[in-house]
Amino acid sequence: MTTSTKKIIIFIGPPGSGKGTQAKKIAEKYHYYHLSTGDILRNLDKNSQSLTSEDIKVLDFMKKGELVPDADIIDLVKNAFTRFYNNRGVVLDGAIRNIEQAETMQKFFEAQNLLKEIVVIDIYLSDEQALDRLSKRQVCPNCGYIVSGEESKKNLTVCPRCSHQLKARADDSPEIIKKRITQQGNVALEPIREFYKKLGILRGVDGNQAVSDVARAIEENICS
Ligand code: B4P
Repeated sequence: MTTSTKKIIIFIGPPGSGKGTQAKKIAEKYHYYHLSTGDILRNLDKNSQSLTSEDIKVLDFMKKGELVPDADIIDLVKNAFTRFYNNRGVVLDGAIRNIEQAETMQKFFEAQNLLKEIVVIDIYLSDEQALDRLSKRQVCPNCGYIVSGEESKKNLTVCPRCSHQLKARADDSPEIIKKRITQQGNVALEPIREFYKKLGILRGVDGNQAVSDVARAIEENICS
């Protein structure tokens, strides 16, 4: 890590572009906190006995492939950020999915005098490629491991990390994938890209290359 490595790395990109795959790598390498809104929601779902009626309503949006309401997501992101940033660095993975979320979080960072720390990494992938990847995605429900494109050719059935049975994610059924790509794909991303482009903090990376090449391209873009 150099002194100019940004401390707030925001990943945007269509569902399946590899935000989670790459955010985990960066967080591990730089010892940053990995703030994945998708993972936080899925973990909440695992503790089904202690769910409030409000939690159940929120999770229902995710299960249907819809965006969770902004107020809930923004609270969740601000709380996790405040808890874990602490001069350590945070990777925001999927935390920004519409213009309202982008604007609100930008004001939040501004109020904390952190604007200079932000870089936004846009992982490009066509909606067609995203559809193909999500239809094949396998994850470990125990440790959250995402089977890579290369590993998926080996037809793994258990997690290479913890040996738990691998599964497709509950929101990776064909019908829900299509809905997510319509609502969160490249058309929906355009206003967010425009917003960050105008601020001069958007960096694009081609997501249609090997995981290690995408990672290398990201690293070239997280230093000022
Ligand atoms: P997420 O969990 O964030 O998932 P995602 O966008 O579908 O996938 P991601 O881009 O992380 O792709 P991955 O690395 O897995 O969101 C789930 C849901 O939570 C949302 O639909 C929504 O309901 C809710 N939610 C979350 N945040 C929200 C917000 N801010 N506002 C409102 N609602 C919100 O990679 C995909 C696949 O591709 C994997 O199989 C992987 O192995 C493979 N892959 C990755 N990189 C590859 C490469 N370079 N080559 C080949 N394959 C690759």
